[in-house]
Amino acid sequence: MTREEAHKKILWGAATAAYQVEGAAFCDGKGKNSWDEYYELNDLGYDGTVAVDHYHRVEEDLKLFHEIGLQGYRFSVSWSRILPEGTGKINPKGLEFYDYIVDSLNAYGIEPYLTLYHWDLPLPLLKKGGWLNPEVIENFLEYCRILFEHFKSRVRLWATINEPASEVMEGYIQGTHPPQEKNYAHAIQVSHHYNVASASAIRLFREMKMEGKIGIVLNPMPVDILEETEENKQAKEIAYEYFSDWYIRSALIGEYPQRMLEFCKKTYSAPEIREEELALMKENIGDYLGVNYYMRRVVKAEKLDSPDIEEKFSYVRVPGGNYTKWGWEIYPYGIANLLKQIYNEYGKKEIIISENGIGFDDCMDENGYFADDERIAYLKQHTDIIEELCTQGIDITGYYVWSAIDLLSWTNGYQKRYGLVGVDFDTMNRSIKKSGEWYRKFIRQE
Ligand code: BGP
Repeated sequence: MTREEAHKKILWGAATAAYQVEGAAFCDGKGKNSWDEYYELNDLGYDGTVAVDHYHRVEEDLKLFHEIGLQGYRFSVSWSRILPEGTGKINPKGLEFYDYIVDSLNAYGIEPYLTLYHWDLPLPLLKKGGWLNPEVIENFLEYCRILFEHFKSRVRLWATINEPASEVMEGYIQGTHPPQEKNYAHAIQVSHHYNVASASAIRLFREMKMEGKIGIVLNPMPVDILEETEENKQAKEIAYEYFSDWYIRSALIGEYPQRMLEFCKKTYSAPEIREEELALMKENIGDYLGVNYYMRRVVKAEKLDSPDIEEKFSYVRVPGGNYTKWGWEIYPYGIANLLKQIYNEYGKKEIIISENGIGFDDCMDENGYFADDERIAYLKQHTDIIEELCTQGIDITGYYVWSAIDLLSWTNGYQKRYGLVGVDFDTMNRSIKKSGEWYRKFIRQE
């Protein structure tokens, strides 16, 4: 495949998630969710009550996405807008909002890519144990069925769950996301419930003879070491299994990496896995693998014998490395290394790059314009590698810039911007950034 063919094959889009853009947290019948409560409990100086008010400005926002020339738009549905209690009574206003999004996108010729779950769990379900309680899987399926029925044939690209690894680590190990626990046994059990929930949704999608494709979205990170010592090599393997392969392997073949599984069972007595759950995971592999790529991890060995996985290695800052203000290394080759590793281990699979982008505090000038040259440089490097990988036989069919518009960064607030469209947070005025103009030309190959 030539570069030109690769460019044509890939659907070029951008992404957001409901809680990060919508606001309207208490409007039109939406129920409270885990993140509404999180910001009430933690005084961070920002929250998602208004976010970028996409709920009320959706018409303008979609028009801007069309002006940029996006071919696809990935968004998530807020479960608590559809089912305020998490289960039971449907809120028609919630469905109306997403009807508007889906129908407008289709009218613009932008492919809607719907994520069913991007971290905002209805609060009543969190109170019943959240993702630790296996009953949540049935609740999730009830919600999925509503959306499948409602959007059948209008939405053809679906994601089950966004980045279970982030939610497991930040929600249950580091305590920085809801429900703010620090408990490995719970974390590992929750990771299994996410996998079962995703496989169950995929099964339902097929039972309901839905058109199009469905898959899970992961954030696997390639892992490197600087010094090739025996200990460091071990640390690298452990870190890769922990961050990445635990989720890749279950998504692609319905199994867990054996060594990590044995370690978790012995050390944390988790996860509890039922035979039929494993069979379900094996039989319901997604049509594609969604990969969110931001950075690699560079590690070195620490207490390799520690029962605490995160004590076995530590992160290394690469001398001369290129880092954002938030400490994320800009390392475009990581995506190539990662996808090649996945292909080596599991063979060919359709890949969608469901998020890729750079967060920094780009500023608006006096004319309300964002000249975000750093973002352009980042996107150029990454899209270049994505096209190149395609020519080398990696089956990449979509690429989504994170994010379509400036939005709430979960634990960094509003200063860490990602958008192709900029938002003036005082007035809520929108404008296409220089990166948005660049992306338009890139998509059209002008
Ligand atoms: C991904 C999430 C997104 C988004 C992005 C940037 O992990 O799927 O929702 O938040 O990361 O992360 P952050 O906002 O923490 O910089």
